[in-house]
Formats: sequence, C-alpha cells, structure tokens
Amino acid sequence: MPKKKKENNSYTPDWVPENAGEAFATKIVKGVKPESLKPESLKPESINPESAKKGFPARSKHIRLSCEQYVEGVLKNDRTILARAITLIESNSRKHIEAAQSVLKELLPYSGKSLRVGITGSPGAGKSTLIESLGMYLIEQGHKVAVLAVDPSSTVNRGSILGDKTRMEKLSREQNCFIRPSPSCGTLGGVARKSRETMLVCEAAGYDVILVETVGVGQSETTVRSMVDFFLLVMIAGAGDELQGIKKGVIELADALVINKADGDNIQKALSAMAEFSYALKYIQPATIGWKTEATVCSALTGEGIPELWEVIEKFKKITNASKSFINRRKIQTIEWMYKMIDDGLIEEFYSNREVLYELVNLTRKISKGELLPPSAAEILLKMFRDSKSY
Ligand SMILES: Nc1nc2c(ncn2[C@@H]2O[C@H](COP(=O)(O)OP(=O)(O)OP(=O)(O)O)[C@@H](O)[C@H]2O)c(=O)[nH]1
Ligand SMILES: [Mg+2]
Repeated sequence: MPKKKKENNSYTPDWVPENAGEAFATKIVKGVKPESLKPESLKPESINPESAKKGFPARSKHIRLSCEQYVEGVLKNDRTILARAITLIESNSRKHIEAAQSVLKELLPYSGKSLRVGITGSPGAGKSTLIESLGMYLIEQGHKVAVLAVDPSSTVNRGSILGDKTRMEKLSREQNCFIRPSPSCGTLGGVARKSRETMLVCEAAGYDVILVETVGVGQSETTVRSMVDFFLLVMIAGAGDELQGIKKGVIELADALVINKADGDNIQKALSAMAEFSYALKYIQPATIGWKTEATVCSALTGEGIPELWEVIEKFKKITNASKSFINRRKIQTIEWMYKMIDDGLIEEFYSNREVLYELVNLTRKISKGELLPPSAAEILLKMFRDSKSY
C-alpha cells in the first residue's frame, strides 16, 4: 500500500489501519536536511582546512586541533589544550574516541610517572577539603597536582563541580594545580575508561601527583581502587561505621585510614578513633602486599596532620617500590583495564544490535508472561548476535 501523504508534510506509515483516526498516534514527519542544522562554524567553508584534512573534530566554538597540536599542547602543559584533550577523551562519539586514541598513543610514553592517590569516604567526611589542604601542601613542596573526581552514578552533567570548586578555592587558583570534575557518563565502565585516560594525559602534562576523589556511594570505591597506587579512606570520629556508610570491604581496599576533623573539641575523639582503628587493622588483610595499613588523624581545615599523612604515602611509595609491589599492581591494573574494555565493548555491541534489541523486547514480554525461561531467552539472543556477526 502506498504511503498516504498528509497536508503538513507528514506521512502515515503502511501499518496504520485504514480508519485509525488521530488516536492512532503515528505520523512520520519529513526530515530536515542536516546542512540546515549545522552551526556556522561547522559549515564546510568555515572549517580549518589543515585540521579538517587530519579529521580531528572539536567543539564548534573552537578552532579544530590536529593530533600534533593536542600532543604538543599537553606536553607543554597548555592548560586550555589539556582541558580540551580531556573533553575529547570524555566524548562518546565514535569519531572523537578514535581521535582521542591517536592523541593518547602519542602521549603514552610521557605518562605513568606520577603517584596516583585515590581518596574515598562517606559524604561530608571532608574529602574535598582534605584535597585542598593536601594539594596546597604538595604545591609548596614543589609538586604539580592534578585533581580528578570519579562519580559513576552521575548521569547529570558534572554534579560535583559546584561543591568541589568551593571546597578547593585556593587550590583551583594555583598554577601548578589542575582540577577536573567528574565526567558525566551513564556507565561505570565509561567513567573508569575516561578517568584512566584523563590521568594519563595529566601525567604527560607533568602533573606528578594525581588525587582522585570518589564521589557518590557504591561501586566507585572499587573503580577508583583499580586505577590508583594508594587508596586513602577518610573517616570522622564518633559517627559510627554504619552512619559513615563504611563497610568492612572498603577498609580492606584502603592503604591508610585518616580520621579527619581532628580539631577543636574533636581532637580527643579523633585520637581514640585512630587507636581503635589501628587495633582493628591488625585483623584485616592489608590491601597491598608488604604494606601494613595505617590509621592516622588530621584536620583538613587547619592543615594539622597533613604533612604526616603525606609522609605515610611517601613511605608507602618507598616500601612498595623496593618490594616491586608498586610496579606489579600497575601492571595488573593495565591488564584488568584491557579486560574491562573488552567487556564494555562486547556489551555495547550486543545492545546496539537492532535485531537483538527488537527480539529482546519480544522475549522480555514472553518471560514476564511466564511463556519462556530466562536462560532460553538469553541463548536465543546470543545465538542471534553470533549469527549476525558471521559472514
Ligand atoms: N571542623 C572541620 N570541618 C571540616 C574538616 N574538613 C572538612 N570539614 C567540613 O566538612 C564539610 C564537608 O566537607 P567536604 O570537604 O565537602 O566533604 P566531602 O567528603 O568532600 O563531601 P562530599 O564530596 O559531599 O562527599 C564542610 O563543611 C567542611 O568545611 C575538618 O578538618 N575540620
Ligand atoms: Mg567532595
């Protein structure tokens, strides 16, 4: 049956019943030409021919950069280019992913020379304040500090930036500090990939300490643990483990616990919490081979205890470097990263297969009606996916 044309430039598809009326909500509106949607800067005549030749996309308001320009800019620690390189990495578009990979490939030899420190703890424990304090201390010591936030739950755009910017006010004004809020991304794997790649770019730009704050609760701790050398758990005294949302599992991931807010009337409580945790840690398997997890106290607000905390981290570096467990963990982390990428890639390919998706909806309906068992449905879908791949 031929498509019926309606006055306002729309069509009804073949499968609409003859006398369906308006209640049958199906109209296909004629599309617009993509050209007419392009902003001025994206029209062919306004594209920089040099970079267009190399095919490196960029946000429309910027002049496009070539791979070489990204690499050169990052290596010179041009902060604007560094930020743009990270934006490229964070993009989900296939074209950008490919471009980002070329940039990363060039930068890889310059990366890896930093100390990567993950910082976790319950909301309000003082992670951002501690990063501000520790970051300022490190800059005074001549370090260059990059701060990243990992928030796997964030699907909304950069939920954490406001809080972080106000907590890290001094640090964000420092020339030797680069703060990057959490990328907005729906999937955990996506965030982990982006944060890892961002870390490499920051290292190539010369940042020798990377501080990664976990934002949100749940899976972010294991994600961040899998990409850092040292993992710090920030706690507060007297709140109770339950209240702090701290499970034994998270303590087992940590290389040090710091009881924060040890100031004013709270000092004594913080010291006794430290003593309790030091005792409990004797019965917990350390997260790193050859290292005993330590408990310490500090006040991120006054800066008290921050140099001592850094001393613990430096001692960790020295001991694990000597025992090779530092380098071994990094090797394991890169291999795990590859596996994670394979897993993510397969999942993405499976769920973006149109045939599979269509059948998935069908079979889900059958399962909920009790007409089909989940293992059979999974087998049908996997076979369908496999068949679609065989030529
Ligand atoms: N007294 C005291 N207050 C502190 C200290 N560190 C942080 N705070 C306060 O605790 C509150 C929370 O601090 P943040 O640094 O935002 O805590 P956070 O762990 O980053 O919080 P989220 O990012 O929301 O999970 C703020 O009001 C800080 O001023 C400290 O050492 N002493
Ligand atoms: Mg914070």
